[in-house]
Amino acid sequence: MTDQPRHPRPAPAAAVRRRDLHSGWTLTVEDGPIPFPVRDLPATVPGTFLTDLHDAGLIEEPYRDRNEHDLAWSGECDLLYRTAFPLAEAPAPHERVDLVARSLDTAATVVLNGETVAVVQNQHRSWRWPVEQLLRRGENILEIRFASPLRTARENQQVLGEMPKIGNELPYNAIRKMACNLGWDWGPVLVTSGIAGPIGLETWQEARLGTLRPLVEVTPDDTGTVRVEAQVERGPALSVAEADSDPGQEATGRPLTLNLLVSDPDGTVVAEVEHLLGAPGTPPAGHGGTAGQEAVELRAELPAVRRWWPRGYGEQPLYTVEVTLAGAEGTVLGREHHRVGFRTAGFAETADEIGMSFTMLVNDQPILVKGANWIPDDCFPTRLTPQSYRRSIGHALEAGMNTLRIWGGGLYESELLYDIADEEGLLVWQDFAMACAAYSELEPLRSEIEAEARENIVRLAWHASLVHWNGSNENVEGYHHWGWKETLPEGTAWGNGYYTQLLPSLLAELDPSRSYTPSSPYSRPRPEDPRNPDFGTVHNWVVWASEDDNSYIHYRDTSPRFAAEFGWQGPASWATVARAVTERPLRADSPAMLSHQKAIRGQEKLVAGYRPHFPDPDPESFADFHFTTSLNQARALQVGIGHYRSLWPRCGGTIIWQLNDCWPVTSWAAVDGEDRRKLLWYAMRELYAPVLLTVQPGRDGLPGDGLRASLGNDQATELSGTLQLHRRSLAGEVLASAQEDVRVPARSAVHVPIPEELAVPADASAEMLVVTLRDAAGAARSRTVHFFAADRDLELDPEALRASARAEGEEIVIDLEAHGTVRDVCVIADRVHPDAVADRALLTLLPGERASIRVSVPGGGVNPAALLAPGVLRHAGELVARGRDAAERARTRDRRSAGDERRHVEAPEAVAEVAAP
Ligand code: BMA
Repeated sequence: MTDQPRHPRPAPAAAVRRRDLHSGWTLTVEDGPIPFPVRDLPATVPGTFLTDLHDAGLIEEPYRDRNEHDLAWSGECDLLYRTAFPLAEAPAPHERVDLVARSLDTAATVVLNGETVAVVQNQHRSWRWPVEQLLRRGENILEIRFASPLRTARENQQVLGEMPKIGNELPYNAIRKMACNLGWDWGPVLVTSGIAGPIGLETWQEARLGTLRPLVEVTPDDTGTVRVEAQVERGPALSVAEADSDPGQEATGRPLTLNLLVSDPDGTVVAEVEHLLGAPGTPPAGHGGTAGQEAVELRAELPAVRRWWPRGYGEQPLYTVEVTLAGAEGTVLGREHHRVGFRTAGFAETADEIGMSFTMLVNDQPILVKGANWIPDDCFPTRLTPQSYRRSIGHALEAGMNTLRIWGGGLYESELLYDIADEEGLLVWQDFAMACAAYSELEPLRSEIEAEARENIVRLAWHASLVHWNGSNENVEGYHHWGWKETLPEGTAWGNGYYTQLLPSLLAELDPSRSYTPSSPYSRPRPEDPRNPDFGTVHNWVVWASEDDNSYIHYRDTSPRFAAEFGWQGPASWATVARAVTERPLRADSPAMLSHQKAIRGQEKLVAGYRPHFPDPDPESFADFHFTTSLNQARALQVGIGHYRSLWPRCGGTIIWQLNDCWPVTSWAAVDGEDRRKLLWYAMRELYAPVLLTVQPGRDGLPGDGLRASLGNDQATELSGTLQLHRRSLAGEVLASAQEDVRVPARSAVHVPIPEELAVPADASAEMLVVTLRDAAGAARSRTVHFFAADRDLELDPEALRASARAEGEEIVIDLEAHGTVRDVCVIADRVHPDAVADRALLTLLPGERASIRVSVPGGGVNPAALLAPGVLRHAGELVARGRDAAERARTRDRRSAGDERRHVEAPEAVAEVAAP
């Protein structure tokens, strides 16, 4: 549950007695290359052994410097978790006691009082085992042995065959464990093991409410239906004598009642359905079920429901579904609550004259997807809290996002995430947990994948926010484009059977209410051509990864139907870097810093990627490197999203790679691993605003041969006003002007061709095009400044910004005044105080303009002037000037040392000359 649910769920009835087994655990490392002994160390449950070792002071902070590399043994250890717990009485004969574990990470043997309960191997599943026979009065011992995950995966590979994968070659595709835990191109190799979720005993008697599988639908006339297939499990039979001697007990075999209650968002009950289950032996009234289980379908119909909408499109009314299992005298044996929303949702893939569209429809309304990919929010997800989920998702919400894609190299996420998404109208696209690899379709992997898919489909199907299922991340692309097809022996099943057969058939059976794609990217109906921009989704990585020219302007080269991934790297925020890397001075290319850069040739691409736009920063100034690469990351997405959004509705939206990080690292994230917003985040907030005004180059087949102003209106109402265009010198002089009235219908984009006298500069390095949208009252509604040259070639005055700072309550206000054109003013506030946060960044001011940036500093204690210091108050003009100066200094140095060399070389020659006869 979320920390402060808007609709609190009542506590479940006490029919099932739950006893958490979270205390008294100890950890012993039984085998493995760990350099020190670990015996009976106090352990945290839920948790992981690496966090236990860290809590005990046995290992250094894993995220700091190169400490990760000292923990290379993490995946090779065999562990024993052990706890003892007392029982006042052994279970009574009519009691069932289940050992219930939400998640075990990963290869676990569960032993209770010396007896093996289960041997399992799937972090993505939960477990329930009847253990009443093994429990005893007095002390009970529960032990969970975790086999080394890497050895287990290697052993699995022997059975499954080695399948292609990318990255560091650790076999993440041979074990059902969060794949990125074995390292990724933004994640360290810190291989966890441990009890990854709540664990406890559940005692019950007559019957138990098992899995509830929902199907929530709404018809065009707003009639909602809630169907719940409820599993009911019967307990052990009581003899008549036992039942008579214990009148408090319900004898198994008596009839049971299932009740379905639906309340509207105000708490008023709007539907109630009751179902009687006969005694066992009498045929179950529902659809059958497995041994000891009966499945009953309950169905409620609700006239005139209020529909659930994504944020920006309407409200998020959540109804509450309560399912109760009661015994003969009305005793509540089990009760569950879930919140549901009534909407139709899914991606529509429609063949058209271009290819195949990919457009999110909610309640038949096309939705411009403004999203980000979500990765596990910590390498140790057991540390995540309701507050941390709220905070991290809050970054997406405050940036104007309406969609998160839960990426397949991570987890089927915690309820916390989907609960928040339901409340906030944040659409969720869920990948099945397979990424960037071929996956064997042999047993036992196949059955594990089926079981985990079944469980997670049903678990997540309650959530109105969940709108799309996707079979895998890049696995189809990998097969066709990363050489797998060529290396895999003919006829090898490489996972496609999961994506095209197993998963769709499970969804047809369990959750037919959402859309599904076998993989992302994917081109239906041409799966062999997954990169085709005209069909379905693309992951545009060519731009970032191009070997010869990775300027971000190449985002404009293609016009995809949907961009499900693309992104640009930038460093973590200043304070995050400064905490993660302890050496001083910080250097961009030190071993510790590069240990926090995991991408293949990542640093090279980072550098090659800014070079078309910015001069090389002073090699002595890490701050300049940091600002250059941070700014370039923001600029890259401005170009990418500006272009993609201008293509609406041809392009159904963007899901940037990536929202978050799991540790401090140079990555594509908008928010870093310590939860600080990078400059990109501030750019995202503008790019995903309801109204976006950009200047785009003209494109074949699209209006305008030269530049055009593109105006996107993601609002329910028409946007109208006057577009004012001025070509100006950087000093402010107006060189050409035009204006045009514009009307942008609701939820659409228009393009206004820009007349040549505005679109073509006389001097590209000294001019700009300013486009302003003004409303009827003349107020500026939106503005964009288009520069005709890259920053490195612009004549921006480095001295053009005047600033002063003053304290105002908890905040410091920085007042800015431009005496020339000032591009992308940013306050690197966390350089001054790690918790200081600026409310805005990337401000472009024209000559004479004023603006303010407010910096909040929790607890205060910061001298306002510190925020004006060089390297803290920054903008593109001064950065470029510093780069030019550094280059000039280097040239002078080179000339001098070339001179020295010449002198050095000349001297012996002179001597030689003298010595020559
Ligand atoms: C895609 C993602 C991730 C990866 C990212 C950056 O491949 O799906 O696997 O981290 O690009 O390279």
